[in-house]
Amino acid sequence: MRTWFSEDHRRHFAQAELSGGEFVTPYERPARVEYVRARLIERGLSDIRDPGPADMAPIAAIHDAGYLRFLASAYDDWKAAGLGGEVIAANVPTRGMRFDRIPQHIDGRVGYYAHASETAITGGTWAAALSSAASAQAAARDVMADARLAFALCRPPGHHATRDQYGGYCFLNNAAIAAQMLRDGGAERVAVLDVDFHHGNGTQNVFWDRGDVLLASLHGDPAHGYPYYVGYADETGIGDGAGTTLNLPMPPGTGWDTWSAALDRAMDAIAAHGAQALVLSLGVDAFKDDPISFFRLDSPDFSRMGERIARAGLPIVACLEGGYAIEAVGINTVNVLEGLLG
Ligand code: SP5
Ligand code: ZN
Repeated sequence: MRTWFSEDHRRHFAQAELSGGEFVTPYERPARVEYVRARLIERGLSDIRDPGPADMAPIAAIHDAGYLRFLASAYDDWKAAGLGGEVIAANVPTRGMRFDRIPQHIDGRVGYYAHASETAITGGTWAAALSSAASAQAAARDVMADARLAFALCRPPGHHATRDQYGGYCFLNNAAIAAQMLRDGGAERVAVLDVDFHHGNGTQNVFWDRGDVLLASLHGDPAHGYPYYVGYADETGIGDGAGTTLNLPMPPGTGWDTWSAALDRAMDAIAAHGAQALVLSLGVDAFKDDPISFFRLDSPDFSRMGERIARAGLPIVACLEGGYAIEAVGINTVNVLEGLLG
């Protein structure tokens, strides 16, 4: 198994995250991926390569052109407007307001393109997000060249980024970009399996009306956790995508028995879809000690997760998503990968 990883992830490290009425050091911080890299090497999975620059075409196929221009210049525009600190959305369009007008002022534009204000944009965010997408792209290319499994050690993560909104620590949807590349490379039917604790709202948004890419997401019930306003079981897709979204929300305290039964349902749906390749949105924040989540998986459960997913016999592009119990992120992530490898 090859891992793709860019040091440019370091260029995104916001000063603060707005968390429950306080500013805290962001949970999504650079050390997360260093623990994963160290654990990969410790376990002999040391083929770790830099992906080089991102290919913009597959990114533009997933994201809105205005959104990409916004991300590329948001920090400079913020500074040019005389604003201090980092870019944070303080105003957002809501019930009764206009969604068909994009403000000119950066303070208004940022709220148009954000769905959560915990996530700040820094001077290096765009470069880091591009480098993360580049890792997903390189992993997709490996699988198109017949690798069984390739790992994109992505940071920042991606699954909360919709076609035209960032939030939840995500800017570019790495998994969706990889899935699109697999489609363009000849796989007629692709599945995205999202095991991150949080609902894969961005991936759901991207493929909502498409029948070619199935999304199955296992996550904390949105009645109790982020992203709060999406991720319920009765969201199943529209048009050509009717029936190709499967949401499996679960309550606080969920452990392996309930979680693995949901995984069985997801794997059945992936088989029924006739998927020829799988993108795994690999977050490990379902871990019992995760500081922002409410499931109770233990480290050996992540090995079982990988073993169960491997039974589908599909080629897999795994993209790192969340996981904030920093020291355990490496162990849990590599447990899944070793389970996949068998
Ligand atoms: C990729 C990913 O896992 N994104 C998660 C985004 C979560 N955003 C909301 C975080 C809420 C943090 N609340 C802290 C409570 C601390 N006890
Ligand atoms: Zn998460």
